[in-house]
Amino acid sequence: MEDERTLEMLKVGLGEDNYRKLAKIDNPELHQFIATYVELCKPDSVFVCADSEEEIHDIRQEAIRTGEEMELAIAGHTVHFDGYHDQARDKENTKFLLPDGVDLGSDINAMERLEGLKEIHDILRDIMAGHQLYVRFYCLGPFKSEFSIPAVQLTDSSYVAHSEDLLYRPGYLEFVRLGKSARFLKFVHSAGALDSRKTSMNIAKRRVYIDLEDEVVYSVNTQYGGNSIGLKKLAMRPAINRASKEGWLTEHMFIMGVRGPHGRITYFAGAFPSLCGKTATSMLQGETIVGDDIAYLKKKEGVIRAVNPEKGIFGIIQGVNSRDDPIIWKALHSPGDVIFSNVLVTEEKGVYWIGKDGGVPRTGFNHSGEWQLGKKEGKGNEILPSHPNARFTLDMKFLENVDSELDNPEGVVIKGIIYGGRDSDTKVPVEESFDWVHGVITMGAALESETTAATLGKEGVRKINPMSNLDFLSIPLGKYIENHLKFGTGLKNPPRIFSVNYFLRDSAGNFMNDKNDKAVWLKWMERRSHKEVEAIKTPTGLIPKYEDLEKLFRAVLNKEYTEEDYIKQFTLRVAENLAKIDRVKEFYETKVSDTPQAVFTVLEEQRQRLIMVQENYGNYVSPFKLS
Ligand code: SPV
Ligand code: MN
Repeated sequence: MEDERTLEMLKVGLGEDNYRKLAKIDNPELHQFIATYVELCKPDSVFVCADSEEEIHDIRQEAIRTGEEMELAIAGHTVHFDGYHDQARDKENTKFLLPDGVDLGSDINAMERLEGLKEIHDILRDIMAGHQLYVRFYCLGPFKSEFSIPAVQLTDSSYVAHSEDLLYRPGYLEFVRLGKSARFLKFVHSAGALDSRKTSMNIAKRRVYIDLEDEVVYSVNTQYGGNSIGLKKLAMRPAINRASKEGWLTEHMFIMGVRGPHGRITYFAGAFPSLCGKTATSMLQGETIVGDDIAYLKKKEGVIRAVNPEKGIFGIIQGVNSRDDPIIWKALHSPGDVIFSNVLVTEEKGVYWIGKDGGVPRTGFNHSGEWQLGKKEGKGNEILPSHPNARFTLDMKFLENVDSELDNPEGVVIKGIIYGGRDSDTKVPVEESFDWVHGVITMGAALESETTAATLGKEGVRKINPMSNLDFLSIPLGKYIENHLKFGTGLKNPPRIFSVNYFLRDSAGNFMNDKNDKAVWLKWMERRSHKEVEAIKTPTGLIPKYEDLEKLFRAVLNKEYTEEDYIKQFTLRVAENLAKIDRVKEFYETKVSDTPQAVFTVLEEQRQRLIMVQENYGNYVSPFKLS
């Protein structure tokens, strides 16, 4: 029975129009949730959005009117700034609220549930005074799909609501359709008090708290998308937890279609830590994109199928240029709904970011305020024109390479899984695992990457980041790996597992590959998944043969690929690989209490294979010696 008091509160507090929209959704738990946070946060007004075009348009206009976004010269483009110290995900203040007796392991940031709930509710009290609260409904995944999860977002930021309209499918009608049966995720966000530049000012009280029990995520005193756009990384945590209970996977993976001969399209899912080329890979010209960041994967009748819970991209803009990223480039230069964040705005209301074609403007406006070339911050460091984690947000319907299966409620069949990291000295550019278990362990669980500007903290430090999902895990790591191992069982033809490394350097520190070489690695993986090319067995996996790459480089990039290139890039670095195994083993021995035994067994087998090769050939072994 619906509580009369809740309904009365909603009717009086929200007004007739808003009340009617909510009453159409037959779900007392939802009504209760909204009533609770309206009462606690005390917004000046509430706007329940039923997803009409007009309502969605009004929210965008509101973002401009309030100053959270500013219009740019190209029609439909706006810019948003986050505070100077609010430019990335805040790992330190992102915590799981766990009841007594629940332990997710030492690598997962957590605090006692009731204490955390009290703290966050104290911060939320009256926090929306002077602001409007938006009540938004979204559908994570295609409509009417058994993959999908409905979600409700409460936020006082029109920028967050506007971003979510570009990134997620509207969910009001799904809530009406599902009524009481909706098992939805809940998000409460407040940007908190804003300064004159409309950026969150109480950064010391920035918090992202995740309550798995009630599936609520709270985010306060922050605007940066990774902390505030509830349906993105905040939703991943409860979704990983659900997936674990129900036998499927929520992954930090793109989904893309790679074209093969005769119009064939083969779908791959790829996990890369942030700022390691994930979006750029999924956007490659000539291929098709289903998603650039998150995937829900399920086993169905002996195959793995996946959907993208998102429909837009919140992508890194640094380095985007007309030669390497022609499709994004075009979308970012055409009229249409695009939000730029933390870029440099020029006097002509254009935007500049690091690595864009053309020269660096001498003056402009950026996340530090008025900016001129050479401007320094307090500690004397130069402020770059745009932040390395500056982003663009757009709906994938603007992209010419969007895959026609994006909204298929059944998802697409995944034939290959790719793990990539930022690794300057160990792994070859592309390699296939011997089998599912070997891939999950040596390529997924052992994934290492150098830290980047996507999270607050020091850059360039090598860290282990299993499946590139460590930041988002809501279950113990050992259990998570066990889930992956099990996921590959009972399949007719498990997807092949590959690793890629776009960041290998020579001894002088130069990158050994061109940005576009990834197009070739993808084609090679596509051919492998159809058993059309052979491979060379090495102690760490299966690598391409020179003659296949030579042909593919010519066909795909019209580039000459010499034996010398091949030897340099695919030389097995034995000592580095052994050191990596030691690091990974130590991590799983000392930091993870529930590591599956298979992790140690498979790593040890790999170590033995490496030692044998080392005895015969030394520390640097040309691929020709292994063929
Ligand atoms: C990432 O950092 O992996 C992103 C952007 O995709 S964020 O929303 O910040 O997580
Ligand atoms: Mn991501």
